[in-house]
Amino acid sequence: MVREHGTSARWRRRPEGANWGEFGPDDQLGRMNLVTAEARMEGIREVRTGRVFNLSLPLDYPGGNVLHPQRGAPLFSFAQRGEGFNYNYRLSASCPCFTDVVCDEAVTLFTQYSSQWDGLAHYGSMFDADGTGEKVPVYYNGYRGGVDIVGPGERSHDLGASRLGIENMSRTGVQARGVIVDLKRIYGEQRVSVGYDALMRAIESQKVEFGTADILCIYTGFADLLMEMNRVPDKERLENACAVLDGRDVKLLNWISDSKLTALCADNLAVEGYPARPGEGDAFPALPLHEHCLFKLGIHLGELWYFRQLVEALRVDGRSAFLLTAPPLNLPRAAGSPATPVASI
Ligand code: UVW
Repeated sequence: MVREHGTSARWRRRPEGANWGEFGPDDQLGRMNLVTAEARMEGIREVRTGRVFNLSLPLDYPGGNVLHPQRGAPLFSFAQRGEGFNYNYRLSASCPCFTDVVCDEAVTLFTQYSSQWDGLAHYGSMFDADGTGEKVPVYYNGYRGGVDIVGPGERSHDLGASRLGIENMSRTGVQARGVIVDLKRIYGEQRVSVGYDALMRAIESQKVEFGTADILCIYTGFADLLMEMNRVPDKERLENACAVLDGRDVKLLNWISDSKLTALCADNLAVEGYPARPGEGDAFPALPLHEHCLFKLGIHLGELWYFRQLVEALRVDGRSAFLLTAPPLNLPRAAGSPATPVASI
């Protein structure tokens, strides 16, 4: 089911439940638009003690590539300088009077290897946005694969996300009120699929109160296991550990639509369970929560964040809200970004 719309030159039809066009025909920010100065002040009012928590894993975690064969750990390289490298380089080489020593490096980073943001160009769907009967790769707000988001082999120039790139999110500063739900407290390290009912029970029992434009964080304990594994992840154990959201639960997806949450972040691999349980019909998304959030609603997803110390501190204080500051890299044309989110309480 789709809705005829026609307010945009880019698409004639939008998927059922999509908000395309609501933030303008050319919007590239999605729900981040809701983070106004007023909403930001709600976050700032949660800062009471001056304590801060870095919510990023070290970016060389999880380690290896067993969890995601296409993504590898950061790879360092060093530029030549003179006879050696620009590392422990003595500036006295250019003038004997100089006492300086410098280091510099280049790093190949898979943008979504470790703690990360999924940008709106990260995930699209095969969809008939033109009403011609032909399904083509489409992203949030009708932006097109092969046109706005271009991969190798599709065109030799303008590679990457010239629309929906992560730099759009970065420019907002990504500062908002964060709220966290502690699923580890309920389920420990059990792999459970958490749908609407279970999430609502957790939210109510932990007295998590949502404000306007909050970023919802889900603590499952998955990243704690990664830290314990010390860069040698045990794939089988991790695939069967800790809570994941049930992306196939329509009630959960509807709640996300109706809520005002601006982003959804978790300490696990994909926020939702992957692979999700089988869908209905001949064609369905493997990652239904990704489809719902990134493709239909423009809700960014944070993955592999690290919450343990924040959750412990909030628990002592009997709180679940904090100020979250989490800009991605201002890296034009990227579909995602490493993240160094900071919680202030
Ligand atoms: C998975 O790896 C399943 O999700 P993402 O591509 O969002 O990291």
